Amino acid sequence: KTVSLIGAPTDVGASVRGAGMGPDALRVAGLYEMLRGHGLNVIDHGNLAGPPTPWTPPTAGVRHLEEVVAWNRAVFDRVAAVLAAGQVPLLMGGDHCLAIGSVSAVARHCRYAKKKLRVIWLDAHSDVNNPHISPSGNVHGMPVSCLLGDGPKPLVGWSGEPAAITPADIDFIGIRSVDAHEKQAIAQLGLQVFDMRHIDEHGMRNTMLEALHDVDEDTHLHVSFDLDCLDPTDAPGVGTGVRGGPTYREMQLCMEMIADTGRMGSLDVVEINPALDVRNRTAELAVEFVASLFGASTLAR
Ligand code: DIR
Ligand code: MN
Ligand code: MN
Ligand code: MN
Repeated sequence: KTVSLIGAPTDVGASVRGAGMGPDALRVAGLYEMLRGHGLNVIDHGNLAGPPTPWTPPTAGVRHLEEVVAWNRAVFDRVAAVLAAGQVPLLMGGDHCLAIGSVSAVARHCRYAKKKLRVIWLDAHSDVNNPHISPSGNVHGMPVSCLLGDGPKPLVGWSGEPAAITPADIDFIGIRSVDAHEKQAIAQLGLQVFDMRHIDEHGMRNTMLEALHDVDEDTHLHVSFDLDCLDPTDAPGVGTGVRGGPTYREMQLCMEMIADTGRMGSLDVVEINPALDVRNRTAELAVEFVASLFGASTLAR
């Protein structure tokens, strides 16, 4: 198996500056070496290029639309090429708006490969805002809407279908920050949001059994891992941390259960903000969890 590392050094969709340093923080934390150590073939494609973040206010409910489109175009093209080569793309963000390009490319690939796409969205936030309801105008709070076919026009339809995914194709884990209008959207769309209360009441094991219940041998599993899913005491290097996340052990179990399916075909690691981090702790933690996603385990299996 070959894993292709793709760096997208931008904070174009974020509210706080610094996520553009994420790819190098992951490299410094030893992502490449860790994957090699697990017997994987690894290619680091270096960083994609794109426009600087202008830090202008929102226009028609969206900030930096043109620049967000440019970055996502670069991500889409590279993720598509990596998938076409039969490799596993690992997108190193960058902020979470980049999942629009990444998941759109994965969705298109799945249609051609006749695979069933399932997306696991690990996040503190539900990211299902759109320009009409977003309180911030930041596109990192809108990727899920764009993928569902409801977002700024230039960010919708990239997979070749009006929507890259349907509400039944995505499960959210770890959610604890949902804006007022997102609550309505979640209910209306019937999104499967396993919020922190669900994890508190049912435990991570039962939560993941539910989330993964329909994964089978024809499934391509895409994991979109926003590091702010973790508790900020463990992962301080994020722009919009929210207290009350899963514990380190709960998150490890989540990752190991995903790995056990053997179906993860693509991965985003986003929202690491080294400018806010403590001695690269958040990138190092991300590398640990990515190891588990690729099958690292305490005992021989
Ligand atoms: C907030 C924050 N819901 C927004 N979203 C974040 O701006 O839409 N997503 N931080 O990761
Ligand atoms: Mn997110
Ligand atoms: Mn988030
Ligand atoms: Mn489900």
